[in-house]
Amino acid sequence: MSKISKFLDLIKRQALNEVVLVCGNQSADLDSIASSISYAYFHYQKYRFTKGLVIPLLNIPEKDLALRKDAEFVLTQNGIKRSQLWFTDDLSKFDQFKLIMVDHNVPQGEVAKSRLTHVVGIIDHHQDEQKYLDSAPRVIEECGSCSSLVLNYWYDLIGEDVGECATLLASAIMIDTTNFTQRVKSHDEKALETIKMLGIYNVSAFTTNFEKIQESKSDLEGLSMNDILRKDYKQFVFDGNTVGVSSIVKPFSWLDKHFDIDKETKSFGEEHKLDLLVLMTAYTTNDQFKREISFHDVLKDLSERCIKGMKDKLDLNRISGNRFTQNNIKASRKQVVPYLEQTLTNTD
Ligand SMILES: [Mn+2]
Repeated sequence: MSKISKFLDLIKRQALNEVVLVCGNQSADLDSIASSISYAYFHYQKYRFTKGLVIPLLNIPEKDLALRKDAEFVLTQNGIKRSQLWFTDDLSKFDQFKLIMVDHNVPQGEVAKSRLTHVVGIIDHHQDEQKYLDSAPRVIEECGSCSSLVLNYWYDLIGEDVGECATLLASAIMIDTTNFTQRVKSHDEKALETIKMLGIYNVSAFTTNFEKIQESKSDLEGLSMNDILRKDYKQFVFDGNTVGVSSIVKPFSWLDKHFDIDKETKSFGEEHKLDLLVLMTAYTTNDQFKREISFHDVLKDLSERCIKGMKDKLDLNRISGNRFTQNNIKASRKQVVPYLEQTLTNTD
């Protein structure tokens, strides 16, 4: 049994007083999952329960973990079972809780709607929304993966003890940086140096593992269109407009073969009471990384305004209707969401 697994069993047996949740963002991607589990484990390594009970919680219902085949693969590899984790279904168990955010810096999803009293820590790599300025730590740095920041922060505090979660964190960093080739910043390089120093890094083994994780991430076998839209999903309110943004690992041409996109986006949008639904596809074809984006009006007509406001920034080329090739392939959802916010809050 891995030490992380033992730790997760141990916290399941604690009384739920003075709870601090460490929670990733509402997409609950591998980065968010690895960051929150590792953060809680490292906190326990350093402080045991002297500074409260720190519980990693995934910002999705338990049933949605099955949509993230890459996360399931990596968790199993690290000896972690679904029954050892905490999900939004568990939020009702806490009378109140404090929050440490990893991989986001403003509370999101069900966690934001619950009995949250204080934000007490942030480690993130998204645009800094300048909130919770007195939280400690408050580390918000541009880099490929939040998991790099978690590793670096705790390495300074507990040294080589970060080794227990290094494989888990490395898996997330590799997915976020396409095996240390894309979006790599100094923080990711520093994390890689630490992983190498710990003696667990082996180029060929890590590359093979990266390929397996990548493969499971793009495996949409057996998923409905509603599952695909939910699999990597974030929802925001900008100036009274509710906007959903789904990231998808296959191109529109693939989705068209399997689903009626207009019908599916309409019913998904209505289910989530959205004004606008945005789909972002990202995939590799003939060794070339590509992105596409589409805008779907649900309760309001916002797409023309968004297209106009974002056309140049994203270097959009119309495929047909509200679908575009996004030639600015560097802009992931991390950049696109702030552009959407600007466009929808700009009243000129
Ligand atoms: Mn992230």
